[in-house]
Amino acid sequence: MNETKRTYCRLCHWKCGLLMTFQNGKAVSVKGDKDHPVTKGVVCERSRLMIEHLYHADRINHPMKRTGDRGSGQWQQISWDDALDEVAAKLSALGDKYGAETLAFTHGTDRTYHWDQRRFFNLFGSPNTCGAANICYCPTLAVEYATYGGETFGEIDQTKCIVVWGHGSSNSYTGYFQDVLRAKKNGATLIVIDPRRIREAELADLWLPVRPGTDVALMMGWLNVIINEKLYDQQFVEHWTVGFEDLRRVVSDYTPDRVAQITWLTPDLVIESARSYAGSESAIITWGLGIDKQGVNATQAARTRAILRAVTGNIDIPGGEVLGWNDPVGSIITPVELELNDAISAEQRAKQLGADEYPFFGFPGWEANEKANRKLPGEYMHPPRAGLTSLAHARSVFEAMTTHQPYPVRAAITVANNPLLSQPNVRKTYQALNSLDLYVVGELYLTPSAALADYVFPVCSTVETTELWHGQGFCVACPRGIEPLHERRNTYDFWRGLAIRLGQSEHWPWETIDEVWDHCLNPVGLTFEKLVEQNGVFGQQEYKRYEKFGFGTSSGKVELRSSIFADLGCEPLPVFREMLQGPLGDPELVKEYPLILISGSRFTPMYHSEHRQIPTARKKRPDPQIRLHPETAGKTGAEEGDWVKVFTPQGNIRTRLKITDIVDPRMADIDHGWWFPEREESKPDLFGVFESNANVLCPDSAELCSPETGSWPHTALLCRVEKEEV
Ligand SMILES: Nc1nc2c(c(=O)[nH]1)N[C@H]1C(S)=C(S)[C@@H](COP(=O)(O)OP(=O)(O)OC[C@H]3O[C@@H](n4cnc5c(=O)[nH]c(N)nc54)[C@H](O)[C@@H]3O)O[C@H]1N2
Ligand SMILES: Nc1nc2c(c(=O)[nH]1)N[C@H]1C(S)=C(S)[C@@H](COP(=O)(O)OP(=O)(O)OC[C@H]3O[C@@H](n4cnc5c(=O)[nH]c(N)nc54)[C@H](O)[C@@H]3O)O[C@H]1N2
Ligand code: SF4
Ligand SMILES: [Mo]
Repeated sequence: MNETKRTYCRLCHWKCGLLMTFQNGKAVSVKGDKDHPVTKGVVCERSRLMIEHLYHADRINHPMKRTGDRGSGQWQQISWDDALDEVAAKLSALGDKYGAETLAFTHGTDRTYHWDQRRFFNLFGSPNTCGAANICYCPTLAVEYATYGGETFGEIDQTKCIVVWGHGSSNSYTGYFQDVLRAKKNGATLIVIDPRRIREAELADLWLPVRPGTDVALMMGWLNVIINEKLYDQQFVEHWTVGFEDLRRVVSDYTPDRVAQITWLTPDLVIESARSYAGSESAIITWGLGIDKQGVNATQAARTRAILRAVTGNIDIPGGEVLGWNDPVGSIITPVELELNDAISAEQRAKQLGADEYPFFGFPGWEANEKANRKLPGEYMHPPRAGLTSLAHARSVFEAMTTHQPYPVRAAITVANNPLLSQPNVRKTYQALNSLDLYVVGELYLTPSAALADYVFPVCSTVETTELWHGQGFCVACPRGIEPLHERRNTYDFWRGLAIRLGQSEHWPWETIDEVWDHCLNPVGLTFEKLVEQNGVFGQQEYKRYEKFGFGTSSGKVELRSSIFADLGCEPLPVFREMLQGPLGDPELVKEYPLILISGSRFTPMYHSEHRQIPTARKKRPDPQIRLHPETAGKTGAEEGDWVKVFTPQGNIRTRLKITDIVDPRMADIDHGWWFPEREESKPDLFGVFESNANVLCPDSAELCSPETGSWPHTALLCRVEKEEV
């Protein structure tokens, strides 16, 4: 008998509505749900992998406990209760011996509830949660709070100009790419700033093929033109900003000529694009990972982008960058409240690893942002989430595992993350995880990272659990498509299971995740069920609310000169830094590594290190790839599809060659996330984790990281490519 149920996909950050069809109780297909109030039936090809995921033979279906040596591939099945009892007892003993800070958490991209983990850590007393946050959206978030007191959302449906800056949604966010196409069709000007000729670039009115890692110089060049030509919003600048004269001074050197020399662009293109952006009645600049993964420049790029938005008067106007949230959605209890950040003491906060080096991205920066933001009504603006903007630094955490300095980190939990594939300096990550007394992983599959664990917990797919999708101006219920198969559970159950064994029961009163959602919806008189029935709740759009409340910064204005940065010893005004491992940063190194390397450009259907075991996905992309321009490829002597070796000062890997003129002849563009589920699980092979993993090539040393947030570089590095000798 056939049956169809509403559910949602969350194989990326979107939560597209799905209709799941069942035959005799077994899910057989999914398609986009046209009645979904936000995604309206749009799904990407990855959604079709859901059925393969759900029933895949490699899925972890029961808790497993290591029996042989770490990484030897020997496991025994164990019950949830026994596994949780054992892990809790070990954590308790390690906490007594070394202090709660001995427990670390590593996170990946936003896949699970996330606040449940932070709640557990705050109550346990460890400030050491670390992971991809430093290079993925979170510095942008923290910087936006520091600059104009909250998060912005570009109002793409109404805008007259879209600047797609280091963001390839044609490969990374299907829904957003549809929005770009629609806006373009409605007459918006499209400016694309990307070193590769991606689909967006082909559609663009202006394409700026910028040299990787030099975007801050270009942004400062735009500001130079905008200020000199008086294209800024003079009234807004006068009434609502601080530091404009300082800004004028620091950008004065960034003339179009100088910027053109730095960026591979022409002075005319710099001027024309600046005029086009600033001259539009409304304009938005996208967020983009091409910016966030620039190491030393990542944070300043996010700051300078925020400044561009502000001086052009695009903050909180129709078709501009809408700031904050909208009633009544704003009254719903949000993740920042669920995190329970007051639970961790000042003494434990002070032990956060890496916060001495990068205070803006640790508790000091978060506390300053939070304090300034609390002045605003909660339904208008939420304070920043500590789970996203107050993090330990992964380098410091991994070093504390191996060196025990400044204190020993002896235990770690990883959920929804594959650190051996996502973090730079893979050897260091490997040595760190390998040295632990206790390593616990919550996973769908046995990844190279999970293969090093003491305990692996089987986590359910998103369609086996529920979610509350709380976006800008809306809140939508994401219903369960199917009850969890086998012994899979959601992450809330995992954290709560540990929490109640460690004396945290009073803080976890809700037995199930669905009860948590009811609690969150209670202030607006809804339950999860009611929200499903009424298909979401929506806010009223209001603009320029800063005129009523001011901005959530310490000055109450947009801080072109950031007081939080200044107080924390960071550069308070935009500054461009030549990449140390770059053609101008180290001319000697260029002789040995002549190409600029960018890594991790998204491609469908793969998602980071995922889907390598899914036949449909693997058929489409069987092997790892590096893309070189025909001219550059010719010099290696390798042909299309040959295996080549890629060298950086950090390490070398092998990958297949793809020849394409979408990349500049001076650069190379390599996939990240490659491991081989079909290979040997046990050490030293560990599913071939060292063979084609782009992060073997990426460094994490302090001089290459952003001094403000510790972002490490995954782009704008140097490399050499050689044909592999057989
Ligand atoms: N070289 C290079 N490295 C990069 C990047 C790059 O561009 N270049 N990008 C970086 C960025 S932006 C990010 S965000 C990180 C991402 O880093 P990760 O988040 O570590 O990447 P994934 O491979 O998606 O790993 C997620 C893991 O969680 C599991 N998983 C998936 N869904 C669920 C779920 O619902 N529940 C649970 N418990 N587990 C789940 C998957 O099986 C997978 O093993 O990588 C970073 N690393
Ligand atoms: N298919 C797929 N989709 C994904 C993911 C995935 O792994 N696979 N991951 C998800 C996650 S966690 C994230 S963070 C997003 C990221 O999504 P995007 O922001 O689209 O990130 P990328 O594709 O890494 O990079 C975007 C563009 O930046 C360009 N770029 C590289 N270096 C530079 C530079 O120095 N300057 C400029 N201006 N551009 C540069 C690249 O050429 C690329 O076209 O994607 C999400 N969606
Ligand atoms: S993977 Fe595709 S279908 Fe699934 S949530 Fe993301 S965009 Fe939507
Ligand atoms: Mo990300």
